[in-house]
Amino acid sequence: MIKPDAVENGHIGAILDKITAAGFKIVAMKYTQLSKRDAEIFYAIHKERPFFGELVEFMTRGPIVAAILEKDNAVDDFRALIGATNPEEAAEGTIRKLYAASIGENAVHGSDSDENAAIEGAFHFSGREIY
Ligand code: FUP
Repeated sequence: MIKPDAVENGHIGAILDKITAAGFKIVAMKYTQLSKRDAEIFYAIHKERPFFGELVEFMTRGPIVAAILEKDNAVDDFRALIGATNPEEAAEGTIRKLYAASIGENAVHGSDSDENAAIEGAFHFSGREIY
């Protein structure tokens, strides 16, 4: 996902350009806004964490871009492209270093395993929206 902060700041095009330049194929994509319930389900793993309320508030405050990306070694390569969760710790040239302001508003989300990528892809897209 390209998160609400990056959308608000006009970075959709630059972020998609970095993603495709890095060799990812976009097999599904949509511009949408998460409801409170959507965000609570998507981030259910974090529901006991102190930042959960802020995370849900942030992720629902404006539109996002959801996408499914394909590449060999996609999970690890995408996490390398986006950089550390906290942009202050993200490597130079990574998407979060370039476009994120804080750990809470960090521009992009990437799945952390192939298994979660399948779950998260199915959360956003039906089979006929995947090419
Ligand atoms: P990531 O896999 O890099 O997206 O990071 P996590 O799954 O650990 O965290 C998911 C989201 O929770 C982050 F993108 C932002 C939020 N978060 C905070 O706001 N504070 C934290 O200390 C950790 C995560």
